Amino acid sequence: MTDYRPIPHHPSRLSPETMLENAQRMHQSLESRRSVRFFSDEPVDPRLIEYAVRIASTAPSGANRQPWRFVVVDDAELKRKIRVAAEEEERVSYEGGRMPEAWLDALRPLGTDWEKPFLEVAPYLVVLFKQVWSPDEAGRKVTNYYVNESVGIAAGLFISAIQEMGLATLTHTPSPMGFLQEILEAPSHEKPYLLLPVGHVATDCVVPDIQRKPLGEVIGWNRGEHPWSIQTT
Ligand code: IYR
Repeated sequence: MTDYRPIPHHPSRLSPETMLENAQRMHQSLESRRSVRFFSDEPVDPRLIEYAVRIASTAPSGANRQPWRFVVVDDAELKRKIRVAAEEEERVSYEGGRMPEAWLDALRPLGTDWEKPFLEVAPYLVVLFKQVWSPDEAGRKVTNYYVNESVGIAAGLFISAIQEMGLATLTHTPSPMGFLQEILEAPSHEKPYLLLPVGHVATDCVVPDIQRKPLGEVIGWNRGEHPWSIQTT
């Protein structure tokens, strides 16, 4: 007896023009995305957050285990607790010697420091948890596979969805993240993976003057001397 029961799959076929137009439109939208650290406290429709999570949840995952949970925090007291705890850890990282000098040097162009006021200002803090294992109906441990890859892809889709909605987010990684587990009373098999503040950008928002690598630096076609030769179409 096999558990494999395939069903037909016939996604609609687009014209070559539509394919290219869609690609260009999506690129234009995502190209303007910036990681933002200055948020407005303007409210955001919670249905948008639910859609972003729905979109993120379309991610492929190892053995289709979908090993993620998006915990949405909009309670002011919880946000304050998260800010205080994050800043405590970040202060040790930045000023207590936990991040080596080379790492601090690498962060200098980004202008980051231990202070994280945006954690209280943004209307939502979406805490993405990875499920290292999931309990079955009987509560037994079921191993998940390629958890980091799966949750990373879900995070990418979430970020793209937020961008499409005209909102902003930040892939914040306060380190270590154990405090999120405690404050949000997460079960031990769910580990914090990313903290994503979501909202509109502040009117006085600034971002670092940094650039994306050009296509030629991130693509290789198997057409040159070596399969990974640098070449664009
Ligand atoms: N977690 C710290 C430090 C930090 C690390 C990297 I790598 C960044 O790209 C940005 C920041 C913080 O959030 O400030």
